[in-house]
Amino acid sequence: MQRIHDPAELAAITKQMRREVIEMITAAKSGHPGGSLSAAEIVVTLYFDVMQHDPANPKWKDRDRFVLSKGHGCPILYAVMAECGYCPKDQLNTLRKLGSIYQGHPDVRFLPALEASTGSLGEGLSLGIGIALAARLDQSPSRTYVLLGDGEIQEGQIWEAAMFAPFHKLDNIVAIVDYNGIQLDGFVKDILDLEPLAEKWRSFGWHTIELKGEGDGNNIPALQRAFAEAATVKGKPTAVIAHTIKGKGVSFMENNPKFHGTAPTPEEAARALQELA
Ligand SMILES: Cc1ncc(C[n+]2csc(CCOP(=O)(O)OP(=O)(O)O)c2C)c(N)n1
Ligand SMILES: [Mg+2]
Repeated sequence: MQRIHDPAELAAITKQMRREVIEMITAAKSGHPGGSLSAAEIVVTLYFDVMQHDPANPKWKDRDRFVLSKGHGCPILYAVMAECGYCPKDQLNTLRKLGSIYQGHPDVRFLPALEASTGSLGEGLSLGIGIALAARLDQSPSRTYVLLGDGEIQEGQIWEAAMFAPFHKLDNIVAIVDYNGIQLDGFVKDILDLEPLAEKWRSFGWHTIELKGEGDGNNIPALQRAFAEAATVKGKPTAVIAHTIKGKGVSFMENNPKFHGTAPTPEEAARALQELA
C-alpha cells in the first residue's frame, strides 16, 4: 500500500475514522467508543504509514501484522481496514449484528483479513509473539504490532509473554500500550495501578519508549518517531507506552469512564459528529 507520511493527511483520515466509529456504534446501539477513539492515531499511523501490507493480497507472506489484543476496540480497526480496502465500507453499520463480518470482537472466521481473533483480554501479546517467532523462523522481514489496553495488562498472561520475548531476543515485535487511564468501570490508578509502567517493561528486557505527556499517544509525529525508533532496535522487543485520552475527539466522552462501553444516544451521536466535522 502507498504510505502516507504527512501528519496532516493522517490526521484528516483519523478524524474520518472517528466519525465512522461513532456511526457504527450508534447503529449497533452497543459497543465501546472510548477505547476506539483513544487508539485512533495509533491504528491509523500503523496502517497508513508504518506497516508494509497489501490489501489486494491480504495473505502476503511478508506482510507486517497487527493484533488488536484489546479486541473490544475493533470499531476503529474495522473502519481503518475498510478504508484500506480489506473489507466493505458499506457494511460497517452492521457492527455487532448476527452474521455480520464486523462482530463485536474481531473474529477471523467472519473477517479472514484479520490476523487473529481477540477480545478475551490478555491473549494478544502471546499470539503476536508466536507470529513474530514464526516470521523469524521463516527469515521473513515481517514485523508484528500488538495493541494492548492498560486495564488489559493487569492480566497475568501479559507478563508471561513480556518475559518470553526478550529471552528469545525477538526484535520484530512492538507492543503498544494504549495508556488511556480508564478500564471497564473506572480509573486504572484506583483499581490496580500500573506505575511505574515504563520501568516494568524495561526491567523485563524491552526497549521502552514512553510517549509521556497526556495525549502524546494521540500525537501522530510522536508515534511515527516511536515506530521508526523501534525498527532500529536489534536483539530485543520494543514497548511503546502511549499516554492517550480515552474518548479522544468527542468532548463529553473524553476521560469519561461511562463511554468505555456505552453507545451514544442518537442525540449524543449528532453532537459527536458535529465536533468531528
Ligand atoms: C478476559 C476478559 N475479562 C474481561 C473482559 C471484559 N472487558 C472488556 S473491555 C474491559 C476493560 C478493558 O480496559 P482497557 O484494557 O483499559 O481497555 P480500553 O481502555 O483501551 O478500552 C473488560 C474488563 C474481557 N473482554 N476479557
Ligand atoms: Mg484503558
